[in-house]
Amino acid sequence: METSSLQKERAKYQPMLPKALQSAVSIKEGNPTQSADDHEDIKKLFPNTYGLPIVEFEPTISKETPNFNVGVILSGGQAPGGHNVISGIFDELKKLNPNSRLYGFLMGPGGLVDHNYIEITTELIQNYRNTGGFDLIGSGRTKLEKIDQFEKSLEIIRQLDIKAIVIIGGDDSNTNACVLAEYYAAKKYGVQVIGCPKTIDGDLKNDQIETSFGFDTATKTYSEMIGNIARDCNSARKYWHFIKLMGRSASHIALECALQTHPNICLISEEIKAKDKTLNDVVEYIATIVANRAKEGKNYGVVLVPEGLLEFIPAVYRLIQELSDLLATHGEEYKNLDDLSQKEYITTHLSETNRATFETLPLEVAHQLALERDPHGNVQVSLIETEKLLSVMVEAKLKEWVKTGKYVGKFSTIHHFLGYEGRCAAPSNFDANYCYSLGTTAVQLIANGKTGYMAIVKNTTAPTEEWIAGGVPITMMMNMERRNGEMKPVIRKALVDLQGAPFQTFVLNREKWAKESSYIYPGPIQYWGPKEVCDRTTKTLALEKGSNKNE
Ligand code: FBP
Repeated sequence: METSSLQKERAKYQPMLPKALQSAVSIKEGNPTQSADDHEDIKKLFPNTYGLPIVEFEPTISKETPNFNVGVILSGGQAPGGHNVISGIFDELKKLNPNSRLYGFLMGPGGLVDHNYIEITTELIQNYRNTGGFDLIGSGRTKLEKIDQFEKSLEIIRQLDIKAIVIIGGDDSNTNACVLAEYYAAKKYGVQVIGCPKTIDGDLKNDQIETSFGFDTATKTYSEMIGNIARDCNSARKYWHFIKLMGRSASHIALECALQTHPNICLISEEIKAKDKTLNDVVEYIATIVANRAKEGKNYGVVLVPEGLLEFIPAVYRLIQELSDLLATHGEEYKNLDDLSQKEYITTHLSETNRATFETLPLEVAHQLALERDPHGNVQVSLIETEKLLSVMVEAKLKEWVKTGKYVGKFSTIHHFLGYEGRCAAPSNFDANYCYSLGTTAVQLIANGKTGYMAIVKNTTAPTEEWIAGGVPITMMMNMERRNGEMKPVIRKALVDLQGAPFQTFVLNREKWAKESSYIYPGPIQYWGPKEVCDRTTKTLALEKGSNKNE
């Protein structure tokens, strides 16, 4: 494999581990837990893995560990650091017993079901240490939910003498992990399943999970690019840049990037929903800032748009829900129609109110809203051009205002979508250490007989040595939600907390940022150099943990 000189140097980096993971560990168990909501339903669905205690590791005297084999799966969207989770698993497994083996299932959970795998060896893993991407074994979004999938998986698990499967994924993938753990526990197959919190979206967090891996690197990568765009904007002073940012539902990525770069406008979907805003309200909000800046001769600016925005506008949400149900029942019929007939098909099947909303949308966006859902029933928001929809609607609004004298200016727009650009970036020092620690933790959970747990590492704003490692039962994070027209147990997504310090800090500053052009240019991620530059955590984490060393 050919590598760049940066990659060669970076491969030599030895990720750091918390003190508790540097030697042998024993387990300290806490009190029994409850699900996030719908306790009775979740308990009934997960009788064998419900209510388990949170566990923490403590150093102990090392003893001999019999060899055991592990299978690992990368699931869902790419996130920087995935290869370091696998390196952490590999190194810990071999440290406990060099005869243990690690198998990687290819292209996501589907690899387990279809028996596609490779053995991960010392030589192979060497090329992937501290690299971005999931290309070592690939990723996929197959939903594990059917008994025949679990049984087919068991065949290869038995054949390779695998003791445990580690599923590295986001909320949906860890829901898969939980369902699989429960099934194998119920059948007493003796196969353990452990999850790892991955997603650039940052929405897999709670009292126990401080952040999902990849959020740190992805937001630093996007912020570098936003900073570059803002500097171009402030140099040419002639464009309004509409930048859509990944992050499916929650606006954590947009908020973090706003805190890092100080754009003129950043929309936060959760706030828009809480204030019951319409699409027109959002458009007027942007247009007002554009008009006010134009009065000062500033016909330029930067707008950040979270990709999940439309789902948070109540009227559009109701429309999306009805469309999802419609696609779940008539998807095949609908798929075979051309674009215009699809629009007609939808309008004849929709309820009156939702039809009215649907008809206000430009044809392209209306079509994008009705695209096929992913295997977990999610709208594929990365395919909806919300940034264009907004800029077109703002332009129309400004034209109206020209007539009444409310706006005089020039409105030229450029659109960007920052999503796939950040998901495979080489992990920051934070993600490199965090992921390696998560992988090490996963092996310790397995060695200590745990199943249905997610590996966790806490106290992450402290120096790595002081991080705390352990496990949290996945059922603790679950509730019931409507997916593909049915109620399903899923991990509850953590949306932006409107009372939380990151959002409140943004609110305190946004009017100033709207008026001035006080952009911050964070520059690229640094791996070597002063600690304040190389080892800074995200603003979100620093503000949430009250250790805002970054400001
Ligand atoms: P995960 O939740 O699986 O981590 O994926 C997140 C994400 O990157 C979203 O931000 C984005 O909307 C989506 O994946 C894109 O999906 P795909 O990779 O299938 O295009």
